Amino acid sequence: MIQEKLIVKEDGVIITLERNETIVKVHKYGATVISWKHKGRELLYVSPLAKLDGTKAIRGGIPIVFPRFGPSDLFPNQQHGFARNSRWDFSHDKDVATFTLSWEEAQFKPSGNLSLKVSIGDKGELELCLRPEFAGSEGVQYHMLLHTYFKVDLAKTHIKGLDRANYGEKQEQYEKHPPTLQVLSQISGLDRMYFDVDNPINLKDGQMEMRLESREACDVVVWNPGKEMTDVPASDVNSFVCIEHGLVSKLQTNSHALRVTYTPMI
Ligand code: TA6
Repeated sequence: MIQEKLIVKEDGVIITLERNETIVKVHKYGATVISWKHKGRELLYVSPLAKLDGTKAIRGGIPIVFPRFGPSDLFPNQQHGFARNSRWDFSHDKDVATFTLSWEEAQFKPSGNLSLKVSIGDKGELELCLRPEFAGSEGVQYHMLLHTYFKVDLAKTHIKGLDRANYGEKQEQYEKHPPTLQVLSQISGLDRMYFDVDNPINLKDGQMEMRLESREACDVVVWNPGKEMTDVPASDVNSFVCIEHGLVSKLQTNSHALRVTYTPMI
């Protein structure tokens, strides 16, 4: 039987959302989704070395990139902006949890707020809507992205739906290449941006399958470090792939919503 109502529990910094056979946990630090379990199976990767105490962006789950993607002169000590390093406010109604982050002009101009709405669909879908609002329209320039870490067996992972998009590699400053026309399966060490993707993506690893869709065309970054990091042990490097929907290939000058749905097919 379909349970219409979303059950929401708040326990300190962790918000738990539950509907039918799906449980989602969001950390108020960064409004980072840190777990999405469907039918008992965890679908997101969080590093065992991740800091959950607010001293560093959480390594795993769904960190939010805003208002700049990558390194930037505006935030010299904060690659990917300040959203993932800030504590967000939280509220909810009967079917959606809303996380909000406000900032002042001294931090980033113009002042405004960023909201992340999180809900769970009938089939266990994780539904996310990220939307900035600015105090004025003058000087608005931003990127935003959901830096999602999917838990996979990388050696068996195939990603379909990116084969017809132009792409660029980070090591070539994202210089544009024509579409590969191929399913993506060599992912270890990849750091690639696909531009203007407007169709669903299918992610499969032999044990699980999922569809990733965004309401409007957007950029999609695919990343795996290919080697251990200070907060990713060597044993985990092949346990995740980041597939990141966002508006990052150029600075946005109007307020947009980034609406993304991940549908588990297990
Ligand atoms: O989105 C891909 C990327 O920008 C990579 O270039 C890599 O640096 C990754 O994000 C992780 O960045 P972080 O700041 O979380 O270490």
